[in-house]
Amino acid sequence: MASSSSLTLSQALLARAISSHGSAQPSDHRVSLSALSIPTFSGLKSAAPRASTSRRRLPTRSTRNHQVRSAAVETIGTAAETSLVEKSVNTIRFLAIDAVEKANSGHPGLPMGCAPMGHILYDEVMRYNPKNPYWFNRDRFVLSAGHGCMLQYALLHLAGYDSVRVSFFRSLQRIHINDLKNFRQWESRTPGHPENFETPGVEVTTGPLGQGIANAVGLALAEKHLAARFNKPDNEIIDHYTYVILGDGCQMEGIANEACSLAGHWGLGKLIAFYDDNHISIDGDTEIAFTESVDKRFEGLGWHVIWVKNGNTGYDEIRAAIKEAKAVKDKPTLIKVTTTIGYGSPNKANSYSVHGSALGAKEVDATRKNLGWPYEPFHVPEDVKGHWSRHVPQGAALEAEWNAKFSAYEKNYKEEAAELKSIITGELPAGWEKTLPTYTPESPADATRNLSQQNLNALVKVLPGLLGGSADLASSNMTLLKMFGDFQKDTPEERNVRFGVREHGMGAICNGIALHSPGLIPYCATFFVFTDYMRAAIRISALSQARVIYVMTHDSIGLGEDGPTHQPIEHLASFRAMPNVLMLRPADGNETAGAYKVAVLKRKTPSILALSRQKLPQLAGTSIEGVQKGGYIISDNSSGNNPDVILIGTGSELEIAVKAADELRKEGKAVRVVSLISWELFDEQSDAYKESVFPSAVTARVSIEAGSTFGWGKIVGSKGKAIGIDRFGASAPAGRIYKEFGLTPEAVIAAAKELC
Ligand SMILES: Cc1ncc(C[n+]2csc(CCOP(=O)(O)OP(=O)(O)O)c2C)c(N)n1
Repeated sequence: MASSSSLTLSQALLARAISSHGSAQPSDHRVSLSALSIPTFSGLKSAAPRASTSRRRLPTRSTRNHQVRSAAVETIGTAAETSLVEKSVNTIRFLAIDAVEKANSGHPGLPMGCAPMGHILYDEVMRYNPKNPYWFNRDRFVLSAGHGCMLQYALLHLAGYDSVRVSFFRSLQRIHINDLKNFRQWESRTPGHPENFETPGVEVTTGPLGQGIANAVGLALAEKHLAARFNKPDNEIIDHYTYVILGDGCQMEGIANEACSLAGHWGLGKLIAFYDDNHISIDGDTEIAFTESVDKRFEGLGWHVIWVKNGNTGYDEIRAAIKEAKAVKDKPTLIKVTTTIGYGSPNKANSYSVHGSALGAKEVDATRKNLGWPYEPFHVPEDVKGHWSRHVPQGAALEAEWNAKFSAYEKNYKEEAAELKSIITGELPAGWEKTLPTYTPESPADATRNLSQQNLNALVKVLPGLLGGSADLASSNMTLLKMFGDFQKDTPEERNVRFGVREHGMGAICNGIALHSPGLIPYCATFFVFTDYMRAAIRISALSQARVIYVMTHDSIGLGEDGPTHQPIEHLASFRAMPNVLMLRPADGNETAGAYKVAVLKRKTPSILALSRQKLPQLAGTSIEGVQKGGYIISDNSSGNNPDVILIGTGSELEIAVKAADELRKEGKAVRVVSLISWELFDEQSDAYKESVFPSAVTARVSIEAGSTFGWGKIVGSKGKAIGIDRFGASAPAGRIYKEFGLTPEAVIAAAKELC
C-alpha cells in the first residue's frame, strides 16, 4: 500500500505535469487540483531532480489547453478493492524495477508510470485466454512504447500466460518469475523489446517508436473488416477491441500520424489508444522539442479525445475514460493519460534518468520505502496472486463461450464459416493455386505490374483473406481488385484499401493486418524506390514474420523519364541483405504467377515483388515451378552440365540475357541462361540443385540486372562479370538509358566473349 509520503510526492509530480500542460478546465469535474489537495511545489522536500534541460518551465505549454471531453466516473467490469488494486499496481511496478535492476539494463520509468492503466486493462477490461494466447476473438493489446516492455511481461505473468517456446520443458511453464529474472538475457522469453515470435500474448513486435500504434491500426482495421463481412444479426462472431499504449516518442514519429490519420478516416471505433503523457523522453522534458497540442491534432484527425489528468492513482478516471471510449462507436479514441515517469521513485521520478536505466540499489530501496513495499525482489503477494488467478478459468470460459457461438455460426452460415475458418487457421482453400494464370511465349508482351494485377484478381476469388491497396498509386501499381469496392468507414466489408500517400504507415498497418489472423494476406503497393519511405515497416514485417506482399512497381531505370528520384538502384541489393525477406523480381507472366504462389505459401515471410512499368515479352522456359526454386535454367544448349558460359538475369533484364544467348549460340557457344528471380529461395535449395544450375567448374558467368552490382560477386564469382548500375539513374526515355548505361545484349555478348 502506498504510504502517505508517496502520495504527497506523486500528487506533487502530477500537479507539475498538469500545470505544465495548462490549467484544468473549470468545467472538468473529473479531477481538479483542489480535489487532490496537492501541496505547492515549494512545500515538497523530495521533489525529483530533473535534467537541466527540463528544469526550466517553458511558457508554451500553459497556452496549450484543450477542448477535451470529460468522462463520468464509473467503474466497469469487476474491479478489486482499491487497496488491492494499488497493491497489484505496485506489484507490476516492482516486478519491472526488479527485473531491470537484475539485468542492469532496461526501462523502468514507463512501467512505473503506466502500471495503473496496465492493471485496469489486463485485470478489468480485456478479454483474453492466457492458456490460448491465439484465441481468435481476444482483445488485442499493443505496447507501442516497446521499451517499457517490462510492463507487459509483468502483466502477462500475473495473468498466467504460458510460453510459446515449443520445447517440452519450456512449454510447461508460464511466463514464470524466472523469465522475469531473465529479462533481456540470451534466449529468454522476455527480450529487450516485445517480440511476437518470442513471447505469448505479445501481438506485434515493437521498439522502433511509432510502429506499434500503426500496427494497432492494422489490427483494428482487420477487426472492423472481418466483423462487417462475417457478423450476422443473430451472431456477432467477431467482436473485440484493440488497445494500445504509446508514449511521447511514438507521438513524435511521423508514422504514428500517418496511421492515426487513416484510423480516424476509417472510423475505427474499437481502437482505444492510451497516450502516456509523461513529458519525458530521453533528452529530458519534451518541452525542448514537442510542444504541439496532441489533443487538438487527434481531434483534427477524427479521433475522440479524453484526458485523464491523474494517471498515477486515478483508477476511476481511467475506468471512466475506457467506458466513454467504448461508447463512441464511430471514432477511435485517444485517452491522454498524464502520468509521472518513474512514479514512486523519490529522486528519479519525472526525470529522464528513470527512462532507460536501472534505478540503482539505493534508489530501489528508497522507492520501496516510498511506496510502502516491504517485499523481496520479484515477490508477488499472495492476495495479488489470488486476485489475478481468476483469469485462467475466466479466459477458458470466454473461449468456450465463443467456440459455442462459432458452432452455431457454422450450422447456420456454412459458407461464411468455411471462409472465416480459413482466415482464422491460415489453411489455404484446396486447389487455390490452380487459379494462377499461366502464359506461353505467344501470349502478348505485358508489363509485370499488369500481370501482377491479373494474379491479384485471380487470387482474390479464392483467398478469403486477401485484401490491400496502394499509397495513392493504384492505377500505376495496378492493384485494384475489380470485384470489390473500397474499404471505407461505411463499407468496411470491401477489400480495396486506399492508403493515401502514406507509405510508412501503410507498411506498418499491413503488418498489423497480417498478424491479426494467420489467414489474412495483406498486400500494399507503391513505386519500388519509395520502399525507402517504408523500410522500417518492411524490416518489422521480416522480423515479426508478417506475411505482407509488397507490390513494388516501376522497379528500375525502365520507368524512364521520371528520372533518378524515381529509379531504384540499390534497393534490390538492400532487400537481399535483409533477413527473412523474399525479394522477387519476375521477368514475365509465369514468373509473376510463381512469385505470387511463393508469396502466399511463405506464411512467415514478407515478399517484395519488383515489377516493371514497361512491357516485357513472355519468355520460353519460365515457369511457376522454376520460380519456387529461386533460380533455374530457362534455356541451355550445353551438355554434361558444362556450358561455355552462364548468363544470369532477373526481371526485365532476363530478356536481354536471352537475346545475348541467342547470338552467342549462333556463334557456336554452349550457353546456359538462368533466371535468378529470388536469391533467398535459391539459397534454400540443396547443394546438388545449386550445382546443377551453377556448376562450380564453370567460372565464365555474366549477370545483368538494372540495379546495383553489389552482391553479385557471390553469384558470378571472381572470374565472372556483373553488369549493372552503380550510379543514380537518369531522366530520359527508357531505351536510351539502357543503351547509355550499357545494359544491352551487345554488352553481355562482349563480356561473355572475354570469359570464354
Ligand atoms: C524510431 C525510434 N527512434 C528512436 C528510438 C530510441 N528511443 C527509445 S525510447 C525513446 C524516447 C521515448 O520517449 P517516450 O515515448 O516519452 O518514453 P518514456 O520516456 O515515457 O519511457 C527513444 C528516442 C526508438 N526506439 N525508435
